[in-house]
Amino acid sequence: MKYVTTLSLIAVLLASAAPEEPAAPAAEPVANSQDELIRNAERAGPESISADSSIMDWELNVIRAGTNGWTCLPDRPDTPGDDPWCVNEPWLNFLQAYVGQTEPTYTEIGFAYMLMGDSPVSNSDPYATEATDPDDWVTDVGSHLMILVPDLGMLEGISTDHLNGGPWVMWPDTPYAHIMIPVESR
Ligand SMILES: [Cu+2]
Repeated sequence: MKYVTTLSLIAVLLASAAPEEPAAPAAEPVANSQDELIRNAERAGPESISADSSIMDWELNVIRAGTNGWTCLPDRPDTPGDDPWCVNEPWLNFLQAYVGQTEPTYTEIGFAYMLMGDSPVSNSDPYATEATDPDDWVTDVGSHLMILVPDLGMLEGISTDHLNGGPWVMWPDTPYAHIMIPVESR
């Protein structure tokens, strides 16, 4: 009986110790443990790719070594919404350059999956953090693929209008130009 009493005493203590906080506002997806980061990152791409991919955090530390040349990264903690990525090597080169604000040096076609969608972003300024006008501010992207070409001249003639209903060039005339391919209609 003593054991039961001790347990219930602990339960009472725990309950009274719990701070009474007002209901939290709708929480951002929080990926805190290593396993959660991995599960979150894997959702960016098709399982056939993400199951064997490397997993990196946004400090670009390898959390899990992969075997297929792909890398998946979890939701970016500093952006709204859930925006994990799966990228092949040219795209990883791009992301390293983007995060470090240097010029990417990839030389082959890059593919990236963002099947969970993306955070709102300026179509012209790679580092904008405040909403721009609706012609420029890209919201509700939904599932999409992204393609890099080594010769940015190849992008000339492709629409830069994110509202055209199909693929478009994001960040044209910058070293970070790439083709956005919506998978869902928008
Ligand atoms: Cu994207």
